[in-house]
Amino acid sequence: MIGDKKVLFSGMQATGNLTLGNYLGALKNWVSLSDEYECFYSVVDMHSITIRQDPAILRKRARALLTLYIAAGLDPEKNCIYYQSHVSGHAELAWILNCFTYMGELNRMTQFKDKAAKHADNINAGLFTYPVLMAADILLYQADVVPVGIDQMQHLELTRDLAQRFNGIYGDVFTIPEAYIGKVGAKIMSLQDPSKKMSKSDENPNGSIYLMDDPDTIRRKCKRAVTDSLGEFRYSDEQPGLHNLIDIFCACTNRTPKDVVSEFSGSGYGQFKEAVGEAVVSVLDPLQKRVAELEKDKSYIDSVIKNNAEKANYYAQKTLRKVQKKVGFPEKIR
Ligand code: ATP
Ligand code: LTN
Repeated sequence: MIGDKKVLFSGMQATGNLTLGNYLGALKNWVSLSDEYECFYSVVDMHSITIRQDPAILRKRARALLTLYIAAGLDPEKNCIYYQSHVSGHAELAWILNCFTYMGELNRMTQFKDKAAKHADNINAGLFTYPVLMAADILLYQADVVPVGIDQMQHLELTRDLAQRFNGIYGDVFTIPEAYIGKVGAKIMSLQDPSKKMSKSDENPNGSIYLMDDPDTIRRKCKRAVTDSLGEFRYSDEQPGLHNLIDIFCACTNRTPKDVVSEFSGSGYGQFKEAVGEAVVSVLDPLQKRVAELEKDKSYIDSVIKNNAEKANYYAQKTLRKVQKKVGFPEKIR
């Protein structure tokens, strides 16, 4: 707890161009939760280097992501929006937690297996211990709630196991976090292959709508989305392409699948795809305009970066000092 509020932590990597899946599955939920909790939203740049990055591009994307958090509606006066690499406590706690994590636990992580297969020439130790750094992110702020997409559940389970293990040995040190999975938009699938999630690292750009796509591109991608030949307007697992488009439409317009099915039953897929395109444009267009505005105000963004790193550091140090003492590190002489 901070004051009378529960703590929320989440983060996103600044690798690749963010997709509609990232927005609907993550960012949009963050905004809706930001009044209720004391929130920490990090640009997790330390996680990004588990895959080789061009330094100039990473720096640029990290700033763009931080700006996007604000543009999406997270008020940086109320929410702590900061770069992970500006708070050394993440790395320090990750090291300690590494010593409480079993190889077998990390070997089971499906994201590691996927990423190792994708980057077979660079299966580094950081990629392997990535979930431990993620656990450190969360536990450092004593987070109660962690909004993530379903794909991150396994990492969150590990975080809970580590916290429980540590508490079991040393007493109540860490808050045990709960996942928060949003109801709509939890898993947006690729427009070209609805069996795969929409992902920023997808090689086929037509499968993903990028947050910075212009309106015509968005409309075109929606129009070309893969559906089926059944020709019936239903919300069913047997029609994964249509199911996904309905999910996107609902998430963008705050409607329920039931309402949408009754409105569009009788319409052709083509007509619905157009409506989906318009709904996505109406969400992304204002977002893009706010990003452009904010980007002009360099000193404002700089002040957010500085002030929020200080705030994050304050809370991080509190937990870190407690943990260091528990494991037996000698006290610093001040
Ligand atoms: P990559 O392709 O590089 O693995 P990604 O697009 O899967 O990236 P992440 O950086 O892993 O994105 O995820 C950031 C956040 O967005 C996470 O909370 C994740 O659960 C959520 N997210 C990512 N893709 C989707 C999706 N298709 N639908 C819903 N949520 C998603
Ligand atoms: N692994 C996450 C990003 C991430 C995160 C976190 C999410 C890093 N640290 C802590 C929630 C809490 C991802 O790739 N989506």
